[in-house]
Parts: sequence; structure tokens; C-alpha cells
Amino acid sequence: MFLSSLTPSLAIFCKVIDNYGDIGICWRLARQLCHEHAAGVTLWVDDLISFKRICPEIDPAAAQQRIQGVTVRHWQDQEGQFHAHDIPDVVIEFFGCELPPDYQRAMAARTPRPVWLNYEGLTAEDWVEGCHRLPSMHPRLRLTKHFYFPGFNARTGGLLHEAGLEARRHAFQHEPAAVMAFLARFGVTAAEAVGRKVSLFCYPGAPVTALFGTWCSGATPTLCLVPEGVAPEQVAAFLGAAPVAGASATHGRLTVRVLPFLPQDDYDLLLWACDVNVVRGEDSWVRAQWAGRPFVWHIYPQDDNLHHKKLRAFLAVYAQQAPALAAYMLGWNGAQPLHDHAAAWNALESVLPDIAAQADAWRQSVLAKGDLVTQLLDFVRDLRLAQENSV
Ligand code: TRH
Repeated sequence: MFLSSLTPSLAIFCKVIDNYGDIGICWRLARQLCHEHAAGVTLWVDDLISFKRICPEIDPAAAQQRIQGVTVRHWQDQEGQFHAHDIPDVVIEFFGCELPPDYQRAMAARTPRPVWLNYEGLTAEDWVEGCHRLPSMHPRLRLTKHFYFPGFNARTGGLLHEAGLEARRHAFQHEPAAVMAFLARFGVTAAEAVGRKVSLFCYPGAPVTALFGTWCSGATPTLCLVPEGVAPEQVAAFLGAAPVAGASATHGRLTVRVLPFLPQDDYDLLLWACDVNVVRGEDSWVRAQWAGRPFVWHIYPQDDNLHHKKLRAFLAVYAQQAPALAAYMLGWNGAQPLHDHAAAWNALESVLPDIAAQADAWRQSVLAKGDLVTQLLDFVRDLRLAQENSV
């Protein structure tokens, strides 16, 4: 039996730099590997408190726990003694987080040595196509790490998309009673649910007050659902009260409701239940692409406005046929002035049905070569095969 034909065991290392996106992505990756490929997965996470916000089953005090089939280990520091037999077939570090030195030594001592991947951040920029799957030799140990870049085309590593997701989304969106039952959990009334529903998840600095003003005086009744902690100052100003879960207020044609921060699977339902989603970072951005509804993306801000380059690269592949969407997203991210917020929103609003109609074609084109986990396991198989042939 060749190793390359067996489902590998894996370890994923995640350092939560800021917010939830990093653990959000690693948690999806771990669950999909475990549930769809029967892989033994250990997820090492440094920040269990952030993890608990998206996965309430997590016990932040536990050094090791098993959640939904995945072994979760608290990655407390760079110390610790490891042995070759502690190392699985594949080690994935998320976003170049540095593995404990003794863990690396144990990786080099293992026979055969593990496949080592650096799972990188998502961008539509061209340069990733030249870097996806590139090897990098360890400066001292007999180890090679390979870069794995998620992406939107066949020259990159794909996007996370679990089996059955599309069927679940379709069933939910075609069952008005299920949508209403979900929204009612947060106090949404049937009358509120008839109008346009928008979810709002953004970084500080987004022109939320101007958007609220546009919706207040717009023609369409709008219900904006905001998870607790998002745009707290602007939401508090609108409510005239603390922006805590359960709070709501209506001014003009806009109702704003604060939701609790949702478990990750419920957040998908929120995206599916809304007509438009404002999302941010990486993971909610990808999930909005699978929701089949138009979205506005707030990209994670970087020094020297590097993020504007990334935003433009995405808009060039995603919004070529929708200039009003591109213009609104550039304005929302401060990449170009949004002099007249209402005019920019109204222009976008008039093409929302066309944008929604493109969602299926976009999903199919991104998934043409398969989902990320399938492609990642193919790459692992290739590397293990090459290793076997070189022995
Ligand atoms: O948390 P983020 O701002 O994450 C970002 C990005 O990952 C970015 O690449 C990284 O560099 C930066 O952090 C430091 O946004 P993101 O990626 O959308 O992740 C949010 C996660 O939280 C996602 O998994 C969805 C989840 N979520 C919930 O589970 N419940 C909620 O109510 C909300 C609003 C989000």
C-alpha cells in the first residue's frame, strides 16, 4: 500500500492575529477535511476565546478537546517537546505562523517527513498564480515547505466550499417559513421581513452613517441586521441606545436591529436570509459569494493602502459587468471619493437583480476545478507520490 493513496492525518496551526477570520477559515478547513475525507485532524489554536465566539462548543480552558470530530489543542507558546511520532502526515501553517522550533525538529526527524504547507491569504492579484505550490527549503533542517494559495481561477488553489452547501442554501432560500423562523429568533417581525433585508459586517471607518441616512430617506423599507460589536458608534447613534443584542430602532424607512454575534453556521443562514450582505475580511467575503445574493466587501485595511490594490484586482475579475457595484465598493473602502452616497447607492440598487443573476455563474466558474480541500488533497497526494518515488 502506498502512502500517497491513503487519507492523510493532518495538523493545522492557527494564530488568531486579529478578529475571527483566521480561525474561521481554519475551522472550516479542519471540519471539511474531517467530515468529507475522514481525515484525522488536529487544530492548534492560540486564542480559544475568539474561537468560542464563532463556535460556542469550545471550552476556552481546555488544553485539548474534541469538537465535531476535530481535535482542538490550545497552542499556548513556542515551547514544548515533540517527537517524530507526534507528527501527522501533513502539517499546515496558516498565514506563515511560525511553528514551535521543537515541532519543526520533530518534523525533520519523522520518516517519511510530513508534507508541510503554508496556507496563504486570499487575493485575486496575478502574482499568486506564480507562487501557488512553490517550494521553500528550510534554512537548516531537511524540510521543504510549499505555498498554498486559495484563489479564483484554475492557476490557484480554489476556495473552501463544503459538499452539500449549495443544496442546503437552495432549500433554505426557497422555504420562506424557514427564513422567517430564523429571523424571528432575533425579534424580526413579519412586517419588517417583507422589505429589503441587509446584513452588516464591516471594519471601523466604513461610511455606515451615510448609508443609514440613504436608507432612512430611500423608497424601499430596509431592515439592517447588525451582529453585536459591528460599527458600534454608528449603530448606537442610530438607536440612541447601547448597541446590544436585541436593541432596535426605526427612523424613516430604515429599521436597524442588533443581533447576537452568531455561531459560524448561523452566520451562513443570515447571509442566505438577506437580500444584500455587507461583509469583510476573507471568510465572510467568501461565504457571501456562496450566498447567491449581492454583496459589498469591506477589505481588511493594510499599510500604504495595499488593500486598495487587492480590492481593484478582485473588482477586475468580479465586477467588470457591474460598474455601479465597483464604484460603490471603491467608495465604501475609501479607494475613491463617495461624494454623493445616496446617488452611488441608488445606482447600485438599480442593478442588484442583475448582480444576483450572475451569482450562479460566478460560483460555477470558481469551482470549475473543484473546491479547495479537494485540490489541496490532490496536491498532498502529488507531493507524497514524488517523495515515494525519490526513495
Ligand atoms: O474577522 P475578520 O475581520 O477576519 C480578518 C480576515 O480573515 C483577514 O484576512 C485577516 O487578515 C484579518 O482578519 C486579521 O473577517 P472574516 O474573515 O470575514 O471572518 C469573520 C468570521 O466570523 C467568519 O468565519 C464568519 C464569522 N462570523 C460569525 O461566525 N458570526 C457572526 O455573527 C459574524 C458577523 C461573523
